[in-house]
Amino acid sequence: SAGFVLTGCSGGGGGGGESSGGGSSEGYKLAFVQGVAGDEFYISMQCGIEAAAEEAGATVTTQGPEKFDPTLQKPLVDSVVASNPDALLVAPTDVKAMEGPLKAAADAGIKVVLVDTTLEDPSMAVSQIASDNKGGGAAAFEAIKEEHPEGGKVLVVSVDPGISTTDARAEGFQEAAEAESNFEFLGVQYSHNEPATAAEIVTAALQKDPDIVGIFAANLFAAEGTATGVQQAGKQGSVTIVGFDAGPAQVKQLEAGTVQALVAQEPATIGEMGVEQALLALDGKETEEKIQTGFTIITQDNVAGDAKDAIYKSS
Ligand code: T6T
Repeated sequence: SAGFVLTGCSGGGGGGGESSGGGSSEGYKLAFVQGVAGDEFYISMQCGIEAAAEEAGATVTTQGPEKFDPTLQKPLVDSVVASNPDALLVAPTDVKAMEGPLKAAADAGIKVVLVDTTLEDPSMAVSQIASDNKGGGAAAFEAIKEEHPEGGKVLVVSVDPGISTTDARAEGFQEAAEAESNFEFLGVQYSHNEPATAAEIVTAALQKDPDIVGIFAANLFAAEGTATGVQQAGKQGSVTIVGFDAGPAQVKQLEAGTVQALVAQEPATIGEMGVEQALLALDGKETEEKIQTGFTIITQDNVAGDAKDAIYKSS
């Protein structure tokens, strides 16, 4: 294996061949590099990208590293750059480590659009499109506060330091928690995008502080492991879990009452807007430097109704 996976928006993935968004072979050639392959957030984004590309008569190939890890994403970006697409939509896995490879892409004449995550210095990109991650973190705290107005100890389970999105979510949560004197912020712990590690973090934290009232899990895999950890500790129901992202498994946990709220992003919209900005740049038109997309809070009250469309696709 070359250390990466070619994925498809509707089924398949992982096998041979390129997934193509169709459209005219004379149209622009777009490439999408995900933060990690097999993640429903990026799969939903891919669907948005492929739909927008097809409509514009452009083609798109999508690849993602096997782990959310810049040491795996860098060679993947390098090989995509060597294949010389017209534009590259990419979710960099580290604010610093991915700057060099993406600068090289821009220097090679490829239009770079940052989707989801960004960089410390994003000046090589024609546009950056991301959720209101800080606001989403603050909203996650509000959801815990609603269930525990009396206050108490709260913890964040994140991915790795240096990821723009999850760092902003943790920061938004921390600021909101520290503004309330009856809450005690226990800090951020990092699960490296491994659910099993998130579960270990949570069981250990609950052993040390059995009176934790709420845990904010900053992405899909952190949420998966956090739910497991709370269940293993026998604290289901007494510890409120709010997770970022809304994959099918997270929605099941919400319906089962293991997780109390989900902050659903708009990955397909981020992808569509990414294509739009790439095409503007390729046509020599003005692009938008920064675009912020919204989020939906999903709870048991709206999961079958209004919020249904916010659930991510799994293929
Ligand atoms: O939360 C999303 C994405 O926004 C983040 O940058 C990394 O994790 C996810 O892909 C979910 O697993």
